[in-house]
Amino acid sequence: MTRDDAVVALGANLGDPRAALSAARASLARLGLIVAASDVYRTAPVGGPPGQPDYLNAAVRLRTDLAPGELLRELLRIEREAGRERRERWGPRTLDLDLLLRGDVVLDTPELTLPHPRLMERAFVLAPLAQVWPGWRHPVKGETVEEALARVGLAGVSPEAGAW
Ligand code: A4P
Ligand code: MG
Repeated sequence: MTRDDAVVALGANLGDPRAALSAARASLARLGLIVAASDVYRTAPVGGPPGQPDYLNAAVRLRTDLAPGELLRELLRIEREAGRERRERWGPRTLDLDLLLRGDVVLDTPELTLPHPRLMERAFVLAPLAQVWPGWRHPVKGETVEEALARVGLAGVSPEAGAW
């Protein structure tokens, strides 16, 4: 494992979410080498309109030569190709790809913030991240993914059986 791997978080809660995650994983595999993939988790929606369906969430760890900005552009393209329509913030979506982190890179531009600003507060992101990068430590906050997970708790997040 090298220290500048990227981790991409995948989320979907419309259409066929498991198929969307699998297709996205195949697209991500063309951007580099997937060195780890988490389980798929069924998660209660956080924020957004009341009554939106449960999400499926997962994460992959990617070894890639793409720079963070290039990687984000590729993620947005993959979302677009999956038929993502941006309607409301935190609203339901066929596919959401977030760049969680790139090793211990810290970046704050209008297009891209690394690590992802809400990463350490969300069990639906932390649980899969802990699987693909155990011991990862936030370069600014100093907390590990496991410490954040213990603080936030696992309510509303449960692993689903099956390959993806
Ligand atoms: N952007 C900046 N930094 C990043 C980054 N590290 N990764 C910019 C990805 N994008 C980043 O994103 C808006 C813009 O953020 C991008 O164009 C990029 O330039 P978006 O995906 O269009 O917007 P969004 O996803 O609706 O909003 P946001 O704020 O990204 O929401 P989140 O934080 O992604 O949350 N509940 C469950 N259970 N599971 C989920 O997956 N997801 C959300 C969305 C809400 N609730 C959820 C889930
Ligand atoms: Mg997003």
